[in-house]
Amino acid sequence: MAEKFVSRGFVGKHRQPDAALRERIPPGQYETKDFPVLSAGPTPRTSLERWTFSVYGEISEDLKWTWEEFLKLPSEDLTVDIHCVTKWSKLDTTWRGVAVDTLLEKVNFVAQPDVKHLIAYADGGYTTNLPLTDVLNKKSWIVYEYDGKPLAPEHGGPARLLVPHLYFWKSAKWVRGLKLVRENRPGFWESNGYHLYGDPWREQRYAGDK
Ligand SMILES: Nc1nc2c(c(=O)[nH]1)N[C@H]1C(S)=C(S)[C@@H](COP(=O)(O)O)O[C@H]1N2
Ligand SMILES: [Mo]
Repeated sequence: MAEKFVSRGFVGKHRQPDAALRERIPPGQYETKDFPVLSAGPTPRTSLERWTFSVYGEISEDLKWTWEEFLKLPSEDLTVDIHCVTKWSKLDTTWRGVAVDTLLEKVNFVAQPDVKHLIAYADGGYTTNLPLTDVLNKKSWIVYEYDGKPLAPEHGGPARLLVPHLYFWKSAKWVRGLKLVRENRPGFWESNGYHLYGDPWREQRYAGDK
C-alpha cells in the first residue's frame, strides 16, 4: 500500500512529467510553477474611476467603456497555458475576462476590408501589434481576474490583454485600448528585436526567426 502510494505520487507525478503535459511545452521552453513578473518599466496605477477601455482607429465610431460598464460585459472563465520568450511556460493558468470578440462585435469589418491589424495600447506607453485573426474567434481576452482574485497590479491589473497562443509579450499589461489599423506596425518589443508575430510553437522569438 505505502509503496504503491510512493511510486504513483513521487515517480509518476514529479520525476517523470506525464507525456501529455510535456507536449504542451513548446520547443526551448521549461515549465515553471512560479509567476515571474516582467515589466519594461514601473507599474502604472490608474484609479478605477478614471479607467476606460477604448476601441478606435480605422472604424466609423469609437467605442468606450468605463470600469463599471466593462464589468457588466459578458465575461468568461478560462484556463490556458502561457509561454514567455524568456523560456518559461506556465500551464493551466486561470483567468476571468471579456473576449475581444465581444468588444469588437459592433465594428463593421465588412465595410473596412483593409483593416486587418490592431495595436494594443497600455498605460505606461507599452504597445504590441496583432493581426485581427489572432484576437478574434475566442483567441484573446481582456482579463481582470487571475486565480479567482482581482488581477494584481504587477501582473497588469486592473486589466490586461491575454493572447495565450502567442509569446506572452503580446499580452499587454495595463491595457487601455485597441487601435484598429491597416498596416501591421511593430509595437514596443517588436521594434526592439522581437519577432513581429511571436508563435511559441515555431520559436518566433526574434526578428528574422522564420
Ligand atoms: N504594459 C506592459 N505589458 C507587458 C509588458 C510590459 O513591460 N509592459 N511585458 C510583457 C512581457 S515581455 C511579458 S513576458 C509579460 C509578463 O507578464 P507578467 O509580468 O504578468 O508575467 O507581460 C507582457 N506585457
Ligand atoms: Mo517576456
